[in-house]
Amino acid sequence: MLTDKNNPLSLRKDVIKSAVKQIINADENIILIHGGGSFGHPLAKKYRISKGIDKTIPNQILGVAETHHSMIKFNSYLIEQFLKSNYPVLSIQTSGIFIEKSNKISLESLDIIETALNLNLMPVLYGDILLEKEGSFSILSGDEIILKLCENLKAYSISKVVFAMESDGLFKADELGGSNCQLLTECYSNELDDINLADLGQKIDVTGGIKSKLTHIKKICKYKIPVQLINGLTEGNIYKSLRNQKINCTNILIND
Ligand code: IP8
Repeated sequence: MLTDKNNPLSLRKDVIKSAVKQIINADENIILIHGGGSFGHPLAKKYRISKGIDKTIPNQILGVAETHHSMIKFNSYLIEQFLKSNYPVLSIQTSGIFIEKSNKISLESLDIIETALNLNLMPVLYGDILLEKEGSFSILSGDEIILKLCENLKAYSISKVVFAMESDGLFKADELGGSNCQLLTECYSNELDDINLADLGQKIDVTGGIKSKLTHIKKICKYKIPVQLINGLTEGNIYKSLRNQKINCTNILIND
């Protein structure tokens, strides 16, 4: 949403400016996580980083370094936009606090995030490379980061997780097989599996697109945290979502 995924290294500066302004105006306690967009995905795809170490891929290790550095550039641009407005944000290097060991992703340093939150220094994390202790690597998506934070930040009683995307939310497939998909405005998390959702197609996404997002959403809901999927390109939606105002979107509710 903040970049044009089809066009490597392209920032949507107006979208970023608006998103930053809305987050600042909403003035809520939040953790901001952004994905790889056109800075992470094309490089991760080129070097097949999500598949792990493969000595047949030329310069793959250099590709890991390049992918991470590209994410730093994207992240720095965002951070600068907040600082220009004198809003205190702290970029937290995702690949510096997460590691994979024996097929399990672990968050090694929750203290940093908690301390930043306590100081009202908004933590900003991002999709990044993920090192594996056994001598490999993969990609850690923003969705996985959110899930891990929900799992670990229980003391903070997270009130909701918001996914800002390029569509109004999830769409139900047209039952007649046509193209008239209807926005799913509300649904309980345990009903998600029974709904025939429309596949609206994906741009390149090395971390699995909407299917993987749904898997993560269901896991987030298991922690009794509601999820909202909103169109981040619709002016005012981010602000309204953060202030719990009504918008046209998908709300995933929690069963008691
Ligand atoms: O866009 C992927 O994060 P996502 C990060 O949240 C990279 O899936 C480096 C491709």
